[in-house]
Amino acid sequence: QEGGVTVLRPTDLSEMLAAGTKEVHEKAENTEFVKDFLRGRIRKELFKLGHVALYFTYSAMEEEMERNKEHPDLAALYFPHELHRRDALARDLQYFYGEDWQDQISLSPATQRYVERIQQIGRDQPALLVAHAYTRYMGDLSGGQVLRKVAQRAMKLPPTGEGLNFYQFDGIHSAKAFKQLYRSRMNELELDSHTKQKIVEEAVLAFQFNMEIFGELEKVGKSLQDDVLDAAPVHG
Ligand code: 1FH
Repeated sequence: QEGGVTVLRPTDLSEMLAAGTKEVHEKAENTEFVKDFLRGRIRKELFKLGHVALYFTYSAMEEEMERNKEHPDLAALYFPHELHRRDALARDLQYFYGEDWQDQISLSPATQRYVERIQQIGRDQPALLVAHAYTRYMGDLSGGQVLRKVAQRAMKLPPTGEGLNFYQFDGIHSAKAFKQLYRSRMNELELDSHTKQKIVEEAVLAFQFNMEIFGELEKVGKSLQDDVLDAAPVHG
């Protein structure tokens, strides 16, 4: 605000969300799948499946935000040009799977549960969509550039950015500045403390849905490994 300095209070939604999801964020960062990813141990098959899950998740989230864009608790957080990821993910999936990508993808059980929750929230408690948008978009704006580099190197994707559109926010010049704007917009919402508390709880739930998807990918990774072992010649 004054002089460009933003004063944050513990009752500000942005602070409540950061504090309330700190523990579950650490837990998410420490899942096997994520640690492997950060070490550059990413199999393309798993990366593709991760993108499929993100495509269904963002499609649901952005459809519900579109439907509720005039809702007073959401209008200030409606940035389709800057944030929306559905089209970027569709381009990545077309790159990975080809023209008929839509016929090749399907909802995993954990993705389906996540999508159903988002749809239910969109219908019954649209204010809680704030939690889902916060969890995904603030996360993407925070770790996106690092993950983009890791993924590009590990899978030897073209430096032109094909397959990596998800990480590329063309409408945002400074992720840091945009996150500050987004936080101040969240803090300007007129919400009572009960609703703010509900939003924090929903954000923890959103992290858990993401972790369930990582868990599924881990399992698929293990079964791919087993296939390789089964196919290996037995010596001796
Ligand atoms: Fe994160 N995240 N994140 N993160 N993240 C940060 C902020 C947020 C990692 C690092 C950082 C996920 C994943 C990973 C959020 C959600 C999610 C910041 C602080 C760092 C350093 C940046 C800042 O303050 O400017 C690393 C490393 C990750 C693993 C690779 C996933 C789990 C997201 C949730 C679905 C959110 C909401 C924030 C904003 C906090 C705030 O309020 O300021 C990650 C895991 C990414 C697995 C990919 C795969």
